[in-house]
Amino acid sequence: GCNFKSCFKKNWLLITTVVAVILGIGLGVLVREYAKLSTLDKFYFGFPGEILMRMLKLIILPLIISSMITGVAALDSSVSGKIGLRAVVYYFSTTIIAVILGIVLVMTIKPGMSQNAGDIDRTGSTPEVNTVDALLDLIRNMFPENLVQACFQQYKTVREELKSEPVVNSTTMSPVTVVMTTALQENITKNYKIVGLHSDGINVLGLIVFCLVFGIVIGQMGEKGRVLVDFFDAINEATMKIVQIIMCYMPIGIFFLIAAKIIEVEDWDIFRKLGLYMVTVLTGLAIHAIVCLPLLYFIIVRKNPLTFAMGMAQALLTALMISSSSATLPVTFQCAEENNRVDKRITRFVLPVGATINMDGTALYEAVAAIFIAQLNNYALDIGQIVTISITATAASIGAAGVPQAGLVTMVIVLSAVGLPANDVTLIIAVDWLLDRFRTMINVLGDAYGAGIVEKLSKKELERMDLSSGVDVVNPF
Ligand code: DAS
Repeated sequence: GCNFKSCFKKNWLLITTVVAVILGIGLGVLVREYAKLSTLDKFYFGFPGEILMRMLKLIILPLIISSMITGVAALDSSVSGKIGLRAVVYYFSTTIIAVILGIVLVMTIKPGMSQNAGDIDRTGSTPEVNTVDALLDLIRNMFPENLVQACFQQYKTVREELKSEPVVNSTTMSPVTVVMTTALQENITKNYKIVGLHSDGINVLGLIVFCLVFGIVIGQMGEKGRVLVDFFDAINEATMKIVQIIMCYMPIGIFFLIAAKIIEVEDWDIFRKLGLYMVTVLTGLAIHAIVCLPLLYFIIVRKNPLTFAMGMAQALLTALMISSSSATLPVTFQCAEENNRVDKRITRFVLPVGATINMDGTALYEAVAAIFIAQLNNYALDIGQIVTISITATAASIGAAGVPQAGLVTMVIVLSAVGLPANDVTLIIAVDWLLDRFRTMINVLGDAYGAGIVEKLSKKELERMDLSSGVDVVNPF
């Protein structure tokens, strides 16, 4: 225990952020009830929150590139191979556990049986999505054609029929709509051509693959590669200092972000209609966060999982507020390295990859949502389809980028895999903004526990490297 002064000094950011969330919700409710703001006023109200999101997104690029390259280069290739394998095995096992947990819950609670789809409005009608091609997109995205373009273009390509005019206008639609439209649009016809990429984020997966290979290569170039490793190491250090500056602004940004969201939501009645569905998702996420992950952490690391989770509190709160694993990454790094003292050679390598492909919350959510939609349509799923949902929900969560509502978009893959109308995503879109926050928080928690677990499993290699580098007199000071 520490006295109040030192406690506040140590946790001032977390305390002020929590206060900012509470005050922000209060202000949001007050403004919503008493001040009838015009649309423009609502937009300006959210402006400080938008600035926070933009700052965090801005820093993603230098952070991921520098941390991945230096993280991998710091490990010799045999070690990085082992650590990478441990990380991937952890990602898959926790994601599969999350999917199974979600399926057990949604088949037990049966939220879709208590009502039918009739009383929830559907908008528009869209054709099916070709699962195979959408899944192939996951692999396509790992190899961006143009590295610079990957830095500002998202992973879905806009493809239009050769004849028709492009129906997707990414300048006006929100990124989610654009990705959803293209996800549905692109696999309708076989004779499509690439008419361009829409930008709603960074193709992180593509960048990571490149940085992984580049880091391994320069790590093996000895002295010649040294200058590059030092260069990216310096970038990483500078970037983390910028992150600390951004985090000072965080309480203000989050205050306006949450207040503006409360003001913006129109239809609260939908929460009653989809109440049981939300309870199913949130229960699954809670069990995964309070039982599955901590148990795995305790069994392997033999330390108190609650202490570790408390050390990640700022990152979890950030994820809850901004619904983006990638944009939370700077804070995840800060918490894992500063509070939980996880070895930088592990975090730099494991966290960016985890933030992109390890999404336990999303996988659980997509399995629950898909089966919920089947129940709404009185569509009986056989065991084969349940297994298909488990596999495609896992793949879709890997393919989902760490941007807001990515899990909603890749869910069209799961729905089309079992013959459900992809359009039925619109049945749950109204509450997705809230569930997205919670599943993003679980995604980040899973990544953090992953760093702690992989570090423990790699203790021997890290100690051997410390020993060898310890006696190394190349750089005596
Ligand atoms: N918001 C995504 C993330 O950042 C998760 C999702 O949409 O499912 O992790």
